[in-house]
Amino acid sequence: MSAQKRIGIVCYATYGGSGVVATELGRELARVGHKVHFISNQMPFRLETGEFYENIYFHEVAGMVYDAMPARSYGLEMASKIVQIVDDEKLDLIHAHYAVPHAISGIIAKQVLRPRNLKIVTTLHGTDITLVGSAPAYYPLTQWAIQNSDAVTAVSTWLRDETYRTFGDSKKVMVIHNSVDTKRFSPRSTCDYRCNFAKPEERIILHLSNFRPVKRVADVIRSFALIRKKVPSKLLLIGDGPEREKTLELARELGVMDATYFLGKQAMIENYFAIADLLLFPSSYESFGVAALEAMSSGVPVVATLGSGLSEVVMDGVTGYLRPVGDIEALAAASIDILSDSKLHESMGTDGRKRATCCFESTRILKLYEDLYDDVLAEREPREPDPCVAHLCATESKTPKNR
Ligand code: GMT
Repeated sequence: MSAQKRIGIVCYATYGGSGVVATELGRELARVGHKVHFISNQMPFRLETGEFYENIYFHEVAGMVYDAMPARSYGLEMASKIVQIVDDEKLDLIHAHYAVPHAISGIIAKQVLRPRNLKIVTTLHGTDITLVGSAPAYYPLTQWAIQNSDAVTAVSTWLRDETYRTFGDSKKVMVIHNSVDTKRFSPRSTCDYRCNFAKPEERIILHLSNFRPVKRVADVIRSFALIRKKVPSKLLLIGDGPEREKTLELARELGVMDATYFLGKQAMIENYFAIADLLLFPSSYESFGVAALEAMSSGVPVVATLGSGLSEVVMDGVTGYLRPVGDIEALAAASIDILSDSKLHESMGTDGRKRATCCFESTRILKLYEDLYDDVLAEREPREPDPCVAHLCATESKTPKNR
């Protein structure tokens, strides 16, 4: 184990995505003895369990609206808060999750705190690069934050390459994949409350997202309408966001409302993976796709889309199927294949679990971050994560079951 450190984690407290990854990493770091200080606009939601977490502290960034200011300056308030917490708590480094504004705030704080040599590790998550950071309003500052971080990581090779394409490759970006708690997300043989949603002969299809356009929830509904014609099934939708109303309307229009449950935001999502037979995840792109990994860890096959970081998580034909974005017929056919062939379903679930445990287990990913922090603090070139592990994971699974 690396020496105990005082680490500031700067993240969004959001439901899903980067906030979840940052929170789970912080919990792991605290579990092995590091002092972890979360700095965020509100308590990260996965810490709101009412439990006591040793070694974890939370610092809220207070908002201030001043008459002359047209809006709240969250990024600047965050920079000031980081300066204050680094000083008060003698933090060794800040790990900023999401480029805008967290990495930018971290670098500003680093400048303010000179000559103290505060180290900044930035993790890029996806939309911070593909949507926000690349927009003209933020591009120069995002590029500056990437250049001036002490180390930059991306959650997939796909995202690293997108970052190089958008911002140039003069700053090295290291790939550290997201992780999963394989104990929390694990296959369960019995589940009493499955019967709340489906009859014994029906299959349960799950989708989980923040209902942003990139998630293409309409494709879930359209695919489900086709799947249902062949396989008696129910659809469970978890999460909430801008496309929810449109999704409801579409479900009504396609006549699948009676078989669809809109469950909103849920804290104990592992319980839903435990009763699901398939995760349907048809995003236009995902830098990674944490929900796909959580499904695999729970032994649930995944049907998702080709061409982004999802290909580094789901092994096409082995732990699920990957189909072209927007190809409803292909998504539905792949789902029907899995749901109507119990052998295929079982082996995809087993291989998904195996892959999640071997490649993405949280203690393995934790070690990669600890090594990175050690290297950054010692001002050494960061060690590359061993590529053989991912390769071994890829070859460990059986021959693709594509037919
Ligand atoms: O997917 C979202 O809309 C949320 C977003 C975020 O930044 O919170 O998620 C991004 O980061 C996650 C954690 O690293 C990744 O698993 C998601 O794939 C990524 N989302 C996209 O790339 C669209």
